[in-house]
Amino acid sequence: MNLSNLLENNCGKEIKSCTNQEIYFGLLSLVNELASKKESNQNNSKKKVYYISAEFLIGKLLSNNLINLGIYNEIKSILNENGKSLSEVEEVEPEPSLGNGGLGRLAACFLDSIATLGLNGDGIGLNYHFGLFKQVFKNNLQSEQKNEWIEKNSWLNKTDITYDIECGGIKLKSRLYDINVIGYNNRVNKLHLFDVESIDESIVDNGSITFNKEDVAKNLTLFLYPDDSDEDGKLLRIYQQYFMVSNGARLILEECQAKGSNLYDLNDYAVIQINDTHPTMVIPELIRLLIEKGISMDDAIEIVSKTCAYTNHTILAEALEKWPMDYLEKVVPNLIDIIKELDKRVREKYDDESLYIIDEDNRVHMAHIDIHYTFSVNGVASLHTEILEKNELNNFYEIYPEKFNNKTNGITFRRWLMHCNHELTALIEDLIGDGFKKDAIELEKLQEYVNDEGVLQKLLDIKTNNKLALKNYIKQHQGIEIDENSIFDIQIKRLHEYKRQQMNALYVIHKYLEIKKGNIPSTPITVIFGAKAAPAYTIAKDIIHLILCLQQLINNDDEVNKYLKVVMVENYNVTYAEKLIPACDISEQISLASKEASGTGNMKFMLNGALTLGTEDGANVEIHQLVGDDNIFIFGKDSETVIKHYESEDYESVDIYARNPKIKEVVDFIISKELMSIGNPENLIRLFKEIVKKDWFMALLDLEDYTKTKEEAFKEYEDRQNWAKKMLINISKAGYFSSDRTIEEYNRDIWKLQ
Ligand code: CR6
Repeated sequence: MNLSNLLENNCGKEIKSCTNQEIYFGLLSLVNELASKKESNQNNSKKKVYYISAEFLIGKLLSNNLINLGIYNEIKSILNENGKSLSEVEEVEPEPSLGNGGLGRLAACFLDSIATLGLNGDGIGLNYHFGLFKQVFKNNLQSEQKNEWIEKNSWLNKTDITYDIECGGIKLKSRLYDINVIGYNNRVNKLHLFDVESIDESIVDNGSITFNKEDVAKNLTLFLYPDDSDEDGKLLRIYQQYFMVSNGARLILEECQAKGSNLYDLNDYAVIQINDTHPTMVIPELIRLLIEKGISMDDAIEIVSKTCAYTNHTILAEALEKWPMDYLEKVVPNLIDIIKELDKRVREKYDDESLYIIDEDNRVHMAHIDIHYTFSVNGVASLHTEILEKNELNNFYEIYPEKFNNKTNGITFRRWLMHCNHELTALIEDLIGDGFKKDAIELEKLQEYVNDEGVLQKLLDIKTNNKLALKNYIKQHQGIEIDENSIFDIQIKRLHEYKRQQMNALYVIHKYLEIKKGNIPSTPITVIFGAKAAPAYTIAKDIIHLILCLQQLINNDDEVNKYLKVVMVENYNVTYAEKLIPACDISEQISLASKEASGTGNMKFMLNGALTLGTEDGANVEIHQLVGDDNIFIFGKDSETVIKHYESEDYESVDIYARNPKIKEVVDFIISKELMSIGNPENLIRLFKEIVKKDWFMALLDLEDYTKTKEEAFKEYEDRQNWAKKMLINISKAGYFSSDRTIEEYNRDIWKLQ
């Protein structure tokens, strides 16, 4: 049967007479039909990797699945012939928000690459009904609403796998749902998402994300990262984590035993990659289950340690989870003896308290369990791994040097080039063939065209087209008008003080004041932000408030808005990223050096021909090495200097504020009458004080250099040919950041699957 008939069958009627929604559902079932055919023909190797993670920020799946099945173009023309448009069908697909930021998106890119490389590997996580949250702006403030994404037909396939899970005296029945992970011209793997059968969506208050946090049987899988600023919230997170790992551990053991494992040889059948500390309890839980099956404690610990590997994604202390023992006693009484035993063994061997699992305040350090009881500990960019080894985890590195290794993050080019930037993909294919789709290093061949004026012009034209498309999208979704001929300067990522959106906002104030004084930029500038703040993170929300107030002030000031505009996009998510990244000229990667473990947005921007304005932090360092000084804008204090400031506690933002009149002028503007009459004095004053008195992430330290470097970048933008050359070099060097390369390294050094 041909594809057109197949689609019609799956739609249940003529394509012509279908709504976009009906076509979407039809395509969804067609994709699943084709995927299960592939699956039944594929060989499964003995050993499998299980990537266990609290987050999988998968984004919309329709187009990527069509691309990876190799039927995107054909479906597009079938729809066209019937008077329908694939991009309109894409619009009706809801985006699940099963992740928060880079860590969750990385997990999604990794699943794509694992399947694309033909490796046997599944994801394990939770099926959050309302995801993280949907961000809505009201009165220049962020508010949060539930993000509904599960429709009557969705990518979730209900399986008949269920388990009885007991935690904290509550008996829960779980249910496994699977999402197909379709590799590019290759195998089909699974994303396993566990849910609780007794879930009750109706307990969430309408228009908000509040619900009864104690009613675990009903609320367990409603939200990712429920507010944990109170005890019930913390307990709920522990329930979630245990529920995820207990289900995962059972599934893994069952699968391995079915393939013939006697459990002593578990590591010949499985390798479990623990994504940050959220799934750490899989270690004691597996030990518990093995003991239940008659294996001794000694053997169980050894088996599990040989099977599990840990990835660290941050050096921020507040993100390395430490659960109070009494919380764990409430939720996971079954694991307490095992955790104590794991700690006891460490104490017997070492007398350095900083290595212990249970600290003097009776808190359990989840990362310490991971480091002692896995065989591999990796960081996510060279600088990050170096800081782990030399500073943050140095005491562990001293005793386990062989465990530590680096795996610089990567992104899937199927989504972040082929899907989001069709025109650029076509140009590259015209120039160097389509080998880069499987071997991204082939992008280097583009360098041949670095002096080809025709090619450079095409790059610029494609950028302008993408800027126009973004302009229309923003106009349609937020009613804000921007100029496609202005410089698009974009910062999109979670909102966190270390990422320093506040520093960018201070630059915007500087520019506004300059324009008011008559210093007009040669090319207009559009500064675009996109970010969600954690619902309980007050200062992050204040920063959003400042940006939204600036947006209102500047965009309505006719003296200024011809030259400068500010846009904070609402509900920034994967779908929005796919429109913003191809349209970007300047990629803002301005975290305080040493604080951003890697970043992956930086890679996506580079691949789409944006130039990085950034600090020597995370993977920016590697981007800098690859493109050279001339094709990136680097500023700010380096990580060594910053680490010294932290060690000697000698950073005082107030000194900079008091000494530097230009900086004082911009910071004072936060509480100017202009902004105070638009915004909330409470939020603005709090933020002002935070910056002047604390400034934990040293925005004022780098502000001057940042401003200067940004002006230089704007000046360079004027020479369009030269800028296009820099774009081309960035694209040609982006191959290293393909997640296919990252996954090959994980497999070569850690997983060792055939
Ligand atoms: N926030 C890092 O901060 C990194 C990703 C993926 C992060 C970021 O620099 O690129 O992980 N860490 O490795 C955590 O979430 C803990 C992130 O997404």
